[in-house]
Amino acid sequence: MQISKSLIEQNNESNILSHTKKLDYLKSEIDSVEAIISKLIAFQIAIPSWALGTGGTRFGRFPGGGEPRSLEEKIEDVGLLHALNQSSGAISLHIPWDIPQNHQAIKTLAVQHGLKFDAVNSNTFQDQKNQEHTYKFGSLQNVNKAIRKQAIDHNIEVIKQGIELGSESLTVWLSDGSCFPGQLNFRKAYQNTLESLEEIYAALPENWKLFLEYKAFEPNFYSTTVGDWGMSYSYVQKLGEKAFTLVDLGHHLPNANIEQIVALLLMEGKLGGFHFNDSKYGDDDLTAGAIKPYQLFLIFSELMDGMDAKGMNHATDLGWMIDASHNVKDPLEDLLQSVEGIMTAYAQALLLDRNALEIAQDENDVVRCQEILQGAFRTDVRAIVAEARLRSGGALNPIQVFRNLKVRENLIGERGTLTVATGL
Ligand SMILES: [Mn+2]
Repeated sequence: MQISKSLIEQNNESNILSHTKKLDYLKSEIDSVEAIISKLIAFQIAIPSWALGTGGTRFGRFPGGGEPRSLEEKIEDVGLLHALNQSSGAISLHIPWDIPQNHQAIKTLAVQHGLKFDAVNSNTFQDQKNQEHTYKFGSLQNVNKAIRKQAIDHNIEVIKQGIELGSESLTVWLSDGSCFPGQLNFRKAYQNTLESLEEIYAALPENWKLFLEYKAFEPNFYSTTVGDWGMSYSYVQKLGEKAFTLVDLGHHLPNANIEQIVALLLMEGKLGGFHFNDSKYGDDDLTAGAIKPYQLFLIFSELMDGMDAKGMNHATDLGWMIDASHNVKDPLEDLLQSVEGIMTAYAQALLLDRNALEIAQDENDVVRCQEILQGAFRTDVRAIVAEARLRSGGALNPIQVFRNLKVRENLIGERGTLTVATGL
C-alpha cells in the first residue's frame, strides 16, 4: 500500500483552518518559529525494522494482523510512516533478520519511498539456525576463542551488508555478561570484548562509525560487560575516532540522570547516537515521550546546547533512531506517536532561550532557571511540528489520516491476519 500526496492533501483540508489559527498565534508570540520549522523539516528519525510488528513479553504476544512478512514489506511500512509525517526517512536494519536477497532491488525500493539506510545492527544475543557455536555464555566476551571469532565474523558480515546498502554505521549491542557472582572474571571479559571490538573496528570503512550501545541488565541479571555509559566510553575511547557510545533511553538503572550523561558524552566527543523509547521501570520500550516527556525535553536541551557548542549539524551529526516495542498499540500508530514525541521535544528545545538561561545560571538564580526551562517545555508547539509536516507534503494529523484511510485494514487485506514480522 502507498499513500498518495493528493490523498494526504485532501485529508489536510478539514484541519487547515484550526491549524492556521494556532500557528498564527504562535508566530505572534515567538520570533523564531520560521527558523524552528526549517530545522524540523531537516530532522529525520530512523525507524527500526524490528519495530514494525507487534512486540511481546516472555508471557505472550498478541499480534494485530497485517504485519510485514519480508524486508520489502518492512520498507513499505516505513514508507507509509514517512509519507504521513515526512520525518521517518530512514530505516535501521537488523542482521540476520533482514538480509537482502537482492541489494540493488532493495535500494531501489527504498529510494521509491524516500528512505535511506541508517545504522545496521548485529545480533549475537541469540543463536541462529545452523550456527556452529552457541552464545549462551556470551559472544565477544566468551572464554572460547572460536566463539569470539564467530561473533567477530558476524559483525564483519553485517558491515559488508551495510556497505552494499549505503549504510554508514554499525550498532553493536551485546547481551554479554553473567547471571551469577563468580561466573565471570570481569577483567578477562572486558579484555576479550575489547580485543574482539578491535577486530570489528579494523573492518570499518573510512567513513563509517561504530556505535557501542550499553545496557544495565537483562538478559543477564548479575553483570553486563557493556553495562553503562562509563564502560561503553572506556571501550570506544580505546577503539579510536570512529567509535562512539550509543544511548538507548531504556538501558539505564532507575532514576539515572540521562541528560547529564548525554551532556558529558557530547562534550568528550563520544556521543554517537540515540535509541529513543520511554519507560517507567526498566527497558520497557514504550512510545517516546509517553511517560517522561519532561526528561525527553531536558535531553534535547542538552543535545542542542552541546551540539551547537561544537558547531554540529543537528540533523546529520548524530544517529537518531527509535528502538521501541508495541505490545498493545498498532505498531505503525505507535511509531507515529514516537516520532511526534521526539519532534515535539526537539522543537521545545529549539525554543529555549539559552542565553537567558546562561545568565540566570551565572547569577545562581535557580528560580529563573526553572522558569526559563519550563516556559519552553510548557509551550504547545504542536502547530509548529504540524506545519513542518505540512510544508514537506505530510499530514497535519498523521494518525487521523492513518485511520481515515484504513491503512491497517488494507494491510490486513494484503497480508492476512496471521503474519508475524521477524524480530523478538
Ligand atoms: Mn537499543
